Amino acid sequence: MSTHTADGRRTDTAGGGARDAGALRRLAAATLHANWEHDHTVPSRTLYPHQWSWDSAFVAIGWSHIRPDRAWRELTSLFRAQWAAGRVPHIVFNPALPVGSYFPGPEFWHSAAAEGAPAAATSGLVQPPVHAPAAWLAYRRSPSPAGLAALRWLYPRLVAQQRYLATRRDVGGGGLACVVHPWESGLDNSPAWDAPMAAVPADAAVMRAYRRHDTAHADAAHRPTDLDYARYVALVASYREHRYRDGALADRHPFLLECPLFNAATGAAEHALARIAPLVGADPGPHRERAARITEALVRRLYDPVTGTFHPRDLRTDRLVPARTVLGLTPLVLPDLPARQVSALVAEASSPRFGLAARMARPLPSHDRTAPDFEPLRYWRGPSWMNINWLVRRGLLRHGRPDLAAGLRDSMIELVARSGCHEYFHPDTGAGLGSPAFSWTAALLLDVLADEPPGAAGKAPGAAG
Ligand code: 2M8
Repeated sequence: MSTHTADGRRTDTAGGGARDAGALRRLAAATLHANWEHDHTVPSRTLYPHQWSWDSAFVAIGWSHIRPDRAWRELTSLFRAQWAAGRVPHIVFNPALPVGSYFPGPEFWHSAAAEGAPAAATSGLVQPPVHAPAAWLAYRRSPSPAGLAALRWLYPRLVAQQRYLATRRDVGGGGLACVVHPWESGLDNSPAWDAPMAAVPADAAVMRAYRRHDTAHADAAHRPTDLDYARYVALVASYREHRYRDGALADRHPFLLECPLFNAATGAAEHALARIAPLVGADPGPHRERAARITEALVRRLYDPVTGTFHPRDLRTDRLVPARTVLGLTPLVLPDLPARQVSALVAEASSPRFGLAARMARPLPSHDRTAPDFEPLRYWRGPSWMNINWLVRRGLLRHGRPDLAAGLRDSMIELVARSGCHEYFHPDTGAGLGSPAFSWTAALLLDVLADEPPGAAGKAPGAAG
């Protein structure tokens, strides 16, 4: 909950105590500074010590509030590792770290053997393309000649990223990109992937040959199982065997899913590129056209009028995955989402499944609370995450629901005030879970703190762009 002191300062109260916004800003800034590593920010010093793609985008938004130069370094270091055909790898490995700092490490991915791979060792997968909106937000937050120069450098690379997804990953032929691994969705362990993953042949015993790094740093009961990891490894091995080429994926790859979040991010990226284009002397028109086509395809292929939400489409069965996860709410970020789907998503988010309200105790969980497979402690199967709540909040602002966006904002601030900058949070108690000192939690906290609702301290920048 938030109130104002007699001198107009904003105070955020939490867990019966009160921490003013200044103390929260200092906590968030200290977390980002501690995770800064020469040209990028690690998501977590312990669990994720390299550079992750969509983490860098969220983190750049945070840096734009306190060190805009680092926002640009973050994005440029990631795009320096872009592959020739436009693929932005989901991990860029830090060569200074010892072997075994993360599993699967560079020796497992073996990117050097693939055509068009950069000099740096990277993974061969991608993550949701949230980078163009991040670059646009960072620039709008802190415009400068250096920022403009960075946008000029980034623009053709962001366009190439979109082109890669639109051409090489439209395996279904319907105008959407597919993910070839749950790691590409960013919501790795979501129940949305259970049925398609069950069809991927694997044996948990193969994990005896490897040492998992995550369970040494996080509670194994909160992480994916060994069988899940055996399937993750089998999918990478299948893609790697073909040197990460995307031709003929439909004939040989066992996991091909059109994800609502991934494609909503792709559409939002075209909208952001349409804003960036005039600044760098490019034509915004084609971006607007592509954005409209993606929104149309998303509604046509992934919206279910019976459930009133979006679902991933499994290209192996050509069916929608029935699970109602938070992935389904994320097309709200699209400014041109038709009113019918907007109201359906607001109804879904406000239902007991997710609990969105103008006054709410906790942010949205990552999965339907009423589902039998809802797990409040296990990663992406119930806990609340800042990045997903941040995306949904932006969507609510875009679609004229500042009341609900304010409820979400207060609950997000309260969560971090109560438990610190954890990776994710218990959806009922708000207890911090996963890695402490997690970068995107800190970065997005800085952003929501700065983005005060109308009436609190003027305009809400999030509503405008
Ligand atoms: C998690 O994913 C990595 C694999 O990429 C892992 O579990 O080891 C996810 O939460 C993903 O969304 C995130 O980008 C990454 C780093 O924070 O961690």
